[in-house]
Amino acid sequence: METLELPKSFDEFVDARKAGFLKVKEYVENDGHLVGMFCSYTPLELFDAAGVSVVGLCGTSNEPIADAEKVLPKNLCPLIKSSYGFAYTEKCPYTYFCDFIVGETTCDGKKKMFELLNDIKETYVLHLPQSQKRDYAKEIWYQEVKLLKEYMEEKYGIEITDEKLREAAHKRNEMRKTQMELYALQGAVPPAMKATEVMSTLAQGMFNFGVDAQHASYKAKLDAAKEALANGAKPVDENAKRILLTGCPSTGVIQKVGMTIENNGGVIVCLDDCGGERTQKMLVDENADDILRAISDRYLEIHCSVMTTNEGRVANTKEMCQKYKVDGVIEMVLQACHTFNVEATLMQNMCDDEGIPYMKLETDYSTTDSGQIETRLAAFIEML
Ligand code: BJ8
Repeated sequence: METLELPKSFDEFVDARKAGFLKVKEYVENDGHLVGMFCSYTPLELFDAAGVSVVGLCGTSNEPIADAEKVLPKNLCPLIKSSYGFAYTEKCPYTYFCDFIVGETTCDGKKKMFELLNDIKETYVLHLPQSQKRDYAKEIWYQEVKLLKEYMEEKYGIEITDEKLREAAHKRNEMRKTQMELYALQGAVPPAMKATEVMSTLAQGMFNFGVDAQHASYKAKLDAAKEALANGAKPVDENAKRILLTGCPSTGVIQKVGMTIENNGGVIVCLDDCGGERTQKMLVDENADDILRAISDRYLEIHCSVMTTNEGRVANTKEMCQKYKVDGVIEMVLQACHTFNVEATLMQNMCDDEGIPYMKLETDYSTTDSGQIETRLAAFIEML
């Protein structure tokens, strides 16, 4: 068993992070392998089939941003700065102990950050096409997914067989179905769970090693919620206004935006970011003859504002508004995220056409605008 070094500043860390470091260290010392990733386009089944755990490294905290700004420009998305900052300051156990990181060519800021990140930790970048529309897009993406598979086979000295990929696709599909059941709880009137609770469960689940452990954590939450319901629990006020939260990934603003909505007379019934229902309802065709192609095809279908054009996202949101009987749409745009910010006009147009009240919030991970955000959210919810 190899003994691994902890970061130099380990003793300064708060207890929860210290525990995290020790847990990952033990996992890696016992021959566990860990890969970090940043995006919904990352084909997770490849890692499962390779027997490697994969964790999301998207920075969701303001803490390392000041340090990140020593290297990166200030006027950059907080998700990018936070992600880089955690690697730069060696403050994230998962980044510190992962074998390598998988990035992707999505937005300009992330794609260029990965070049710098590679100096701290090996970063393999998947080249994502800019559009799903061209006839050759699927082929480009298939070749990219295949290259990643070959890269891992060489790195770990293994063969990632079709059989293992098929098994991985099946397990991921089953987990996605459990996630869909969790989302369905939000469809009830009133919702059977606060969305901030669903969000935290899903975010925390990501930090389990392996898909089985992750799936088990979601199932436990689902079973507990169902049992509470059967026992008459009503966690959400029946008069709460039903909100669809769309825009950039929202884990980093769960408190500032998510909890503020739910503490001011609203309840998020549909979390419409790329980690939510619109992505999780896409399953891999487990029975396809070419399983690797079925995996790559599934991921390329994901709707994100980095694609041009991206009508699928707005069309899906319109469907979700009906399905979840929403009273209002709130779009959260992270500072300097140009793709979601520009696309917000299309989202607003759709809401206007449908007669659904819409509000856009631009924010970052700091607390400096918390008061202003609360005032705006409370006024919007009041008006619904
Ligand atoms: S599939 S949403 S995880 S790219 S980092 S684009 S917020 S400026 S995260 Fe994303 Fe994949 Fe799309 Fe989802 Fe904007 Fe920030 Fe870029 Fe961002």
